[in-house]
Amino acid sequence: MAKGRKLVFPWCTSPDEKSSDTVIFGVASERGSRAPRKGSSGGPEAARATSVKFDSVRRGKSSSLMYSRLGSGPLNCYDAGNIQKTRVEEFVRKQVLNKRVVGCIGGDHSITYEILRGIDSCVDSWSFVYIDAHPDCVGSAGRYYGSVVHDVLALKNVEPGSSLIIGARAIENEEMAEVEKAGIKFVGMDKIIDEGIVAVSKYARSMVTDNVYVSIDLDSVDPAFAPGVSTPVPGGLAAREILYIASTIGKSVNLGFDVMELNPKYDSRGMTAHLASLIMMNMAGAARKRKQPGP
Ligand SMILES: [Mn+2]
Repeated sequence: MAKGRKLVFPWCTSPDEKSSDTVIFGVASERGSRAPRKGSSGGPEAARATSVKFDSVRRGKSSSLMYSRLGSGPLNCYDAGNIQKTRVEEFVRKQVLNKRVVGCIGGDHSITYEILRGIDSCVDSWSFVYIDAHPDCVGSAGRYYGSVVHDVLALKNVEPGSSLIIGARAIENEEMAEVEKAGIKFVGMDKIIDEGIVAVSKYARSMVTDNVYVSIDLDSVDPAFAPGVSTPVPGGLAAREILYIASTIGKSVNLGFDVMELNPKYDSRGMTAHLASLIMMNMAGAARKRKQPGP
């Protein structure tokens, strides 16, 4: 990076917020984390720096982007830099009112609640797809990264019956009780193995309503592919499966998405940071297409 220039995702090529259809932002906070492994506040910077290294090739004065999907083309994203956690709700509300999709790189998972509060304040009825090794439905321990879904269920306009939790495999009893009570569709790892990622993606798209947000905790991915997280759990998704989910379920996304819990301190040579960038790129490409006019 040239001195004085802001570090941004190279695939965010829109010159400003107004001319973009997707606004990407980071939240470099881990105040809602209770993991013994510290370091997720470094997620946004690591994801951008790794993306600069691996997602673009410099040739003299110009550079060329590499997409992970055929025909992705220009994504029309703007990277707004990092936003303070306390400002996230208002920032997201402004973007959604202006019909822009938001995409956040974290930071600990409790940031998702701030984003969804912003969305809930201006969208009548909406669904979420929550992809995580944990259901984050703990209601007995205050507000933190383990209570996100529990907290979200108290919002006014969310539709739990058309929302999903995908990839959970470290589940407390009180969490399962809450998932069942709320009627959230639960897709555990066994179902993903039984039916395959293609069927699961189709199922998710058939369940959600017209207004959709997707939240991805990188610990949903197997630690073999994503070691750079705060709470790793063996037996998760493969890198290619989460990228497939991003580019398929992503087509249903019109509100926003996030990729949370990137912890560069535990990463191995940037592999988790790079995966985070690719998930966001796929998600942004898929979501943008849904906004195109036409049949
Ligand atoms: Mn989580």
